[in-house]
Amino acid sequence: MPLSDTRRAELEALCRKFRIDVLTALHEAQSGHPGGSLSVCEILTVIYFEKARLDSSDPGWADRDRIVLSKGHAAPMLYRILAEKGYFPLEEMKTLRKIDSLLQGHPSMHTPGVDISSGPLGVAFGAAQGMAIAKKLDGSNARVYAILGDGETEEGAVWEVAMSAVKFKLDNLTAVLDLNGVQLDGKTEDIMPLGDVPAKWRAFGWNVIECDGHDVGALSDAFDMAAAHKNRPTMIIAKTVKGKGVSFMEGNYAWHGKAVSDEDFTCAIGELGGECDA
Ligand SMILES: Cc1ncc(C[n+]2csc(CCOP(=O)(O)OP(=O)(O)O)c2C)c(N)n1
Repeated sequence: MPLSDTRRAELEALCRKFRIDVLTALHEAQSGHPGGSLSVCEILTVIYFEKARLDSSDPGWADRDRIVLSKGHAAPMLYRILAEKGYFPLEEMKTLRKIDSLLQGHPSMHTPGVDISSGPLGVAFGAAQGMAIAKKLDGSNARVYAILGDGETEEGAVWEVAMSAVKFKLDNLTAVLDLNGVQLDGKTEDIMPLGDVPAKWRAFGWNVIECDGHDVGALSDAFDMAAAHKNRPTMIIAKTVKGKGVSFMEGNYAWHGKAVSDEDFTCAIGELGGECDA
């Protein structure tokens, strides 16, 4: 069902808050990945607050949906969302990337709400496929969501899943490609051109849906279409902007992984409409 205007506004307000809080945590940590975290904000927000069947009071509930952040470096956005869902106190965000923190630089299964550790690109997508196969074998109707970066799809392991998820008819697997055109130190087009991305996934046999990855309504519709599609896995190709929401970070690979200075933090928070005392 399409999102109501009220619900859309609620999700957009959450995203504004999450962007501010993630940059605050990254500023505090003085390391981490702003660009990819801001890029994936709406995608994760719609999955966690609109689609996924979860119970934060019982993170190990066997029949829960599984969410795999395969582009693990965007962990700060995942953590902020998990805190909002109640998996751990928001205060934990202050410990991001510190030794012995619950919130390491990349997702770890030690963190409540994290279904699989990730960080080495391409690997967790295979784990998501395994989860989807297991759910089928169990006769469960739980779904598996996997979120990949476009740079990540330069990894060969991604294309093994592209082939085998079709063979296993994994219609319980919804993957999302956070297509922002930028990776670690340049544009994907310059480093390893991806060509016609939708055509590639279609050629492998996937149900492909294209949408604006910052439009919560379009994302919500795309997830519904994916869930309704039978016999094939779905790849939602979500067009995004790396660093979305902060003008000097948008589309700029320099902000892939970089400490946020006091000055940049003040500017960024100002643009996002928040307050800071840096
Ligand atoms: C196997 C592997 N190789 C290299 C890296 C280093 N690395 C971390 S993020 C990144 C770029 C990722 O780009 P993309 O998937 O497009 O993510 P986004 O732009 O959404 O942040 C690279 C090369 C890694 N984490 N894993």
